[in-house]
Order: sequence, then C-alpha cells, then structure tokens
Amino acid sequence: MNNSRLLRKIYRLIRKYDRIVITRHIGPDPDALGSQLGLKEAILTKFPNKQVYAVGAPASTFRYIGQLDKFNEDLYNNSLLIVLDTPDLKRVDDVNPVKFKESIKIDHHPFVEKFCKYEYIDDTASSASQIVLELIYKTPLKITTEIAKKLFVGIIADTNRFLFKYTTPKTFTLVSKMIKDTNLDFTEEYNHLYLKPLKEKRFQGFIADNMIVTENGFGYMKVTDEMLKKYNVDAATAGNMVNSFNYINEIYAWAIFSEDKNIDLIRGSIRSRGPIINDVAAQFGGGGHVFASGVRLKTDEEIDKLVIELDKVCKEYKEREEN
Ligand SMILES: [Mn+2]
Repeated sequence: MNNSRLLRKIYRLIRKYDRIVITRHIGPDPDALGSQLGLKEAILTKFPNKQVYAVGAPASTFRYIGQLDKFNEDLYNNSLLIVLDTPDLKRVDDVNPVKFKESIKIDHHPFVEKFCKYEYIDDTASSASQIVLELIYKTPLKITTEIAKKLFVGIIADTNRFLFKYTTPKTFTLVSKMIKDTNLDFTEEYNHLYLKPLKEKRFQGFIADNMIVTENGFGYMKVTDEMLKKYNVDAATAGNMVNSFNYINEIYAWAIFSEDKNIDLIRGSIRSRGPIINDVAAQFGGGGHVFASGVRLKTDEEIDKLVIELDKVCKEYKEREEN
C-alpha cells in the first residue's frame, strides 16, 4: 500500500473504532508526547463521542504538552491501538500491542521490527509529529490551535528548530500551512523548550570544560552520579545536553554517558555531524537515527569499548573528508 493510501486506511480505522488507545516510546520526549497528544486531540475534535486514551508514563518536564490517561486491562478489548514514534516492541510504553485485535504503528525511525497490524513508516519525515500533521491534512481530520501547539513542539524538538538534516521542504510546507491555518503563536512555544534553569547551563559549561576529544574528532564525557549530585541535575537532563555540542570544529561525533542510579544503568546519548553512528549503537544494543542514537550500558568497560568503535567511525569519516 502506498503511503497516501495507508494514511486514508488509518483514518478509516480511527473512524471505525469507538475506543482508541494511543501510546509511544518509554522515556518520552516532546515528539513522542506531542504526536500522541496532538493525535488524541485531532481524533476528539473530529469525533467528540469517541473514547481516546493517551497512555504511558508521564514526564514531568513536559507536562505542558498535556495530560496522560491511565491504562487498564479492559482497554485491550475492542480498542484500536496506535503506537507513535517507536520502532521496536520493547520500547512501547504501558501496553502490549499484540493483545489488541488491530494496531497501527506510525513512526519516522529507521525500520527495526514489525509489531503492529498496519505500519506507516516514513524515515524521511522529521518527526512523528510531522507525520500526524500530514495525516490530518490528507484525511478529514481537522487542525486546531491546541493540536498545532503540540505538533509544533514535537517538530521543533526533533529537528532542533529545523536545524537537522531530516528537515525537508515538506516539513516547512506542512508547518507553514499549519501556522497559517491556526494562527499559532509559535515563538511563544520556544519558551517551553529552551528556557532552562541556571544549574543546567552551569552543568553544560562543566561538560564543555571536561569533555575528552580524540584526535579523530570524537568527543565524549562520562558523567558520574557524583557530578549529577554536585550540579543537582538528573541523568536524563545530562543526556539531553548532548544536543548542545554540535557545530564544533574539532568534533565530528560526540556522546554523553550518564550514570543513572535509579535504573542502575548508564544512559548513552550519541550525536554526529557526519559519521554514521546508529550501526555502532546497534552493536551495543542501542539504536536510533543515523546522526542521533542512544544506548543503555551496564559497565564502564562497555563505555570504553563503544568509545573505541565510535572513534573508528570518526577516523574513517575524517580520512574520507580529507581525501
Ligand atoms: Mn521522534
């Protein structure tokens, strides 16, 4: 089925079911939540009598995007499941997709595995929120300012304000149309995403000061629980800081490894402005996009092994660039 037909098929499934459960990946980011809550709102705007549940663990930092609903086992019966922004089964939050009679995946990550009956995957889309916006415009669903706010936050978070490569003319066309149609005061939305407490800026300075940079252009920092405590930030915050280290002459790819005592794992966030890093991340049980990947590791030795591999792809990249 081609993509436009599949979007219309998704619409017909939404229309058919009185009860719809929408989830996304664990550890939600603004795109996961924005696409999830934006789609919920879009369905309810068109079909006010349907029951729509946006489920999964909440993330307090992103409360402004909207409220989540509680999942209960009854919802497995006679509900349609929609999974957003999640390429693999193990990262689906709160529900088991297999237990639903019909399920839909809508995702922009490179394909990992099939776990829904219908799968709409567009890895050229900047974000899941962009695909939801496209779904709205290609079907009888409607856009409102409330929906636009959620989708805009998802799109600018995943593209870093249209900075990343998977920002395409289509992204601009859809967003431009959305802003025109809803009068969205989009600059207002930046405050939610970019206003930060001073302690985080200080911590960012600490990372910039202490990051190890190899001669091949790989930069990394091991953030210990002690460092997190000293600056009073959590492991997830430290991981998200990885986006601040783009556009540095001496660095082609970089990573932040932060110790998370709560889950007794090390969260690794890896970014690149050239070398392909998701293959390397996959070797260590992680995954993600070509230039933005993540891993969860258990030991310091694993970090060191991963650093060696990432340094290698930087070396190869550097050599190609120089020739
Ligand atoms: Mn996403």
